[in-house]
Amino acid sequence: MLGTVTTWATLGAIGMALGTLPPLWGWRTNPDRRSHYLVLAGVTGVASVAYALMAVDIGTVSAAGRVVSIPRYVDWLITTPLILLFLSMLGRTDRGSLLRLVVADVLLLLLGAVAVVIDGPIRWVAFAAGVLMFGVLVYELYVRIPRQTTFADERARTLFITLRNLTIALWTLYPIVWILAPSGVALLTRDMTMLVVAYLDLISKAAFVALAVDGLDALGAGVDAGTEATPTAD
Ligand code: RET
Repeated sequence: MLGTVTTWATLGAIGMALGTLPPLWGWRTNPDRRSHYLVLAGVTGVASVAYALMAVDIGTVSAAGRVVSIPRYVDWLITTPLILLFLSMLGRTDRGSLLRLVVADVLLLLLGAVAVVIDGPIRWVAFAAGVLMFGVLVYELYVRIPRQTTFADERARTLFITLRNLTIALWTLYPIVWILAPSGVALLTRDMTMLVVAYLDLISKAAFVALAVDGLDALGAGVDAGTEATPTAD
């Protein structure tokens, strides 16, 4: 039926599968950056499987009168660290920084999932703790990494900043949707929530991956053409 969870999940699965083609192509054609492309293919590839499961309604559990989708949270637990790994590969950060990012990310997702299924005011405490973890993640991406990193060249810096800004802007919308959805004050129905989250997921994954593949191509060209000086326009 049109306009249901199933429709949006099916469209999500197709969109994510299509979004996996550019990094797979890059993986075949650009052997120098295989690990970068593999990480990107993982982001949309895993999501397409999760959406396919949601389309056939596998893995939904009800608790405290609310529905939580296990494939969704498992997808987020795998793919958001991959997005952060890619950003930290671009920024050539140290292990400590990657660890802080991934720990904050995993904690905020777990806190969000727990807050869906528990009852009473304590769920808002769990949600607030998730938002706090998100603050740690944003601080790392926005303040610490740019301060510590020396980028290979101007193109790498621009690519990092573009993808980081896209990530922070889109990820900020998730807790807002969480509040509006049945998990929070229930202004949105379950169908509407699936539509909105599928859109958000597609932009924060497929668009992220497409921009990243495009940027990696340009970085590759820069390396092949030698180290030409790119003017910095700060
Ligand atoms: C929750 C609720 C608890 C507080 C916060 C949240 C943020 C979730 C985010 C999810 C990002 C998902 C992405 C998926 C891509 O497909 C768990 C909603 C802060 C940031 C990018």
